[in-house]
Amino acid sequence: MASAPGFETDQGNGGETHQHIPASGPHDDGAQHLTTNHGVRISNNQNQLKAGARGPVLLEDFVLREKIFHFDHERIPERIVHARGSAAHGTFEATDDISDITKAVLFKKGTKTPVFTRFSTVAGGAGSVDTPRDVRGFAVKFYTTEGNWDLVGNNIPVFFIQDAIKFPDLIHSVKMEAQSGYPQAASAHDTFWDFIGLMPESTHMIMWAMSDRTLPASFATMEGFGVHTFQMINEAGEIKFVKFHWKPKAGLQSTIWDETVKIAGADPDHQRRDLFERIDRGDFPTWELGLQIFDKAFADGLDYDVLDSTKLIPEEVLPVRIVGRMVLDRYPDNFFAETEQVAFLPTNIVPGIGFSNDPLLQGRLFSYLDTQNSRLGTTNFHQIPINAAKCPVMNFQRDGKMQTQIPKGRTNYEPNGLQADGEVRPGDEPGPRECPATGYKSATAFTGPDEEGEKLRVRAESFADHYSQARMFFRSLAAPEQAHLASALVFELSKVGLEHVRTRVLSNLVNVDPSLAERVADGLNMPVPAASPSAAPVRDMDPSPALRIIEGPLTPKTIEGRTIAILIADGSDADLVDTLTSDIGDAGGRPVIVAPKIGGTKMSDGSLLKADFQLAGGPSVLFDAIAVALSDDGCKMLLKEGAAVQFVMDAFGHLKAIGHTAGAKPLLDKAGVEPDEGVIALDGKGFIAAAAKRVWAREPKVRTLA
Ligand code: HDE
Repeated sequence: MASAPGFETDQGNGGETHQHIPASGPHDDGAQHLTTNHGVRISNNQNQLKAGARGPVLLEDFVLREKIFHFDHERIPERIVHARGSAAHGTFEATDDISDITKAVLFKKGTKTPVFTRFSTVAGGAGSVDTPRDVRGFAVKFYTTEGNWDLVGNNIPVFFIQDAIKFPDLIHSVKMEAQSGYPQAASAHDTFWDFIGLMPESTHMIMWAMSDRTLPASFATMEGFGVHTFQMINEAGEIKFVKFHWKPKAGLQSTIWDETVKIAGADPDHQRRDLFERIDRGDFPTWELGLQIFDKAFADGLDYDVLDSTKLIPEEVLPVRIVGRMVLDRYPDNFFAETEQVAFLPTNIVPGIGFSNDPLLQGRLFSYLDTQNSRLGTTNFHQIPINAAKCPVMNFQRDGKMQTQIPKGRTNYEPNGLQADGEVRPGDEPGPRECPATGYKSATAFTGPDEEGEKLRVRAESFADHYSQARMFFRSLAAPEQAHLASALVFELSKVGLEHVRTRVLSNLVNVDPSLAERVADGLNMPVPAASPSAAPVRDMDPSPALRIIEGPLTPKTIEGRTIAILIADGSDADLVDTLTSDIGDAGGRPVIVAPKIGGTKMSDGSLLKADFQLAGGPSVLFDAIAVALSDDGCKMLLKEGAAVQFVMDAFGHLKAIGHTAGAKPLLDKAGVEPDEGVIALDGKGFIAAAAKRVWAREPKVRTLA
């Protein structure tokens, strides 16, 4: 079609003709018009501007140029660590009066503070899967009335290294190898274990990293920790020390390694999806915030240094006092604008909270500003809505790239006194002033021992014991957790090609616990070497049951928040499936229907039941327990279906409760299911109770563990 003079052709979308809208001029017709970034209405979003229908594209096509230019720059550098993450908004409420410890307003009982919380893996790139074996970041931005406070922690209470100067080495060693660019999001390779074997201070953290803690079932079922020792300061200026703990309401839950690997294939976005879906169905992820509070005398009485981030204070020695609750109830509107652009800074601190001299924390205080500048490209990253404080922000800082504010007047410095004649001319207002009474003051008293002294590049002697707490952690675990940890070490070290690297790690493990070293050596079929030299005597500390996932204080006892799949096929008993669905829902669980076809399954009463998952797209690794509710005929049909056999086989192998009808028996037999306390006929309420936990006693029957 010929275009009208002065207008581009309006032929788009398969030749459909659109109504002409002149490119300029006001048209208040109530419609939402597509515009360029500079507000000019776009008449055609389907075709470039060409000289003739088959001719060359014209350089003057500013609509095309702007659109492609913007697209070409859509990505910003991903985080060097913690690149893969997901986040949600929520509220923190102070539930206890701790004004004797801190003057921070956010901790005044009853105060509600908006938060934005981002969870992440550490080693993988932004496009990696959600479920590698990895530490999880747990970063909370509190938008308090006194400014933003960022508690940038992990799901593990200790760290790999004691001094910030080793961080680039640690991260280089764990990331994909420099030459080959693989493996992605995996610590099971030469360079990581080479570094670890040479860094005995990492041993305690390695115990955690190889435990089920790095296989969390979801973000909602992990603990969070501030890791470092922080200060709290009250109105009188008195200082206490604290360690921060987030305790999940949903309890601690982890997956089994084989299951984790399969989840990565079935749903690479498993944990971010879980976060969104929990919020969607009103099962809001919730944590209590707890503090371990202590003073200098307490710290002096410990056998380890509270400034050493490779150490924790067992809860049995110093209980955790619950002071607040965080509920995440709203997911971001836009992943990029919020989750990707959020910038956490350990230096974001509010009056009443302070830093300790932990050398790892001190390094972090220096580092994070730089990373935000390089990632977000400007010193004005604090103006991005997700980073902006929700209290007044006033100072004389000006300009910089992407300045979005338009400060008025001449007073961009302080002190200033342009209004000295008594008359304040517009634009000459004095602006904000410092406030000695309410402004942030660093505590002057003790933040750590030996604050004054010579300049030394040394590691404090009080940091020398690298094994006692690693031993304590290992010995605190339940037997299945110990077996998983030993097996994880066998798996990881089996991926290490260099024998001397494996031997070096084994000799460190001898210091942790000779029985652990033997189990791992046996799994590798290698001799147990002599213990590596230890800089300090290894002590036997009392075990801390609070560190367990299984049979610990945070082990869930009900199916609340757990997803239970009901496998059906044509002829499944409609009444049974109906009762099961409501029983699961009544007990706080989430029932989902899995069937060969998503659009509907013909039930025993002739009704059509729609499924939540098609069988091949809903493997049992995605669920916490399964009910196989098949009729004789339905079962016969599924016996020929590999996905159905695998569904049951994996549930059994992953120690899940399996409820079943009599008709489902042939499928269970084909999948190798043997009777035990978790294999239950679907004729009473027994299945719901069993679905609350895994059948740990089954594990030795289904796999060899180290
Ligand atoms: Fe981080 N860390 N880190 N880190 N970290 C970053 O900052 C760094 C450390 C943690 O969801 C980076 O914004 C140094 C310990 C979390 O956006 C970077 C050292 C702990 C997140 C950085 C540490 C953490 C980060 C990368 C050693 C647990 C993700 C992108 C001194 C207490 C925050 C960014 C989010 C992110 C540096 C050690 C937790 C490069 C130098 C210990 C949860 O600045």
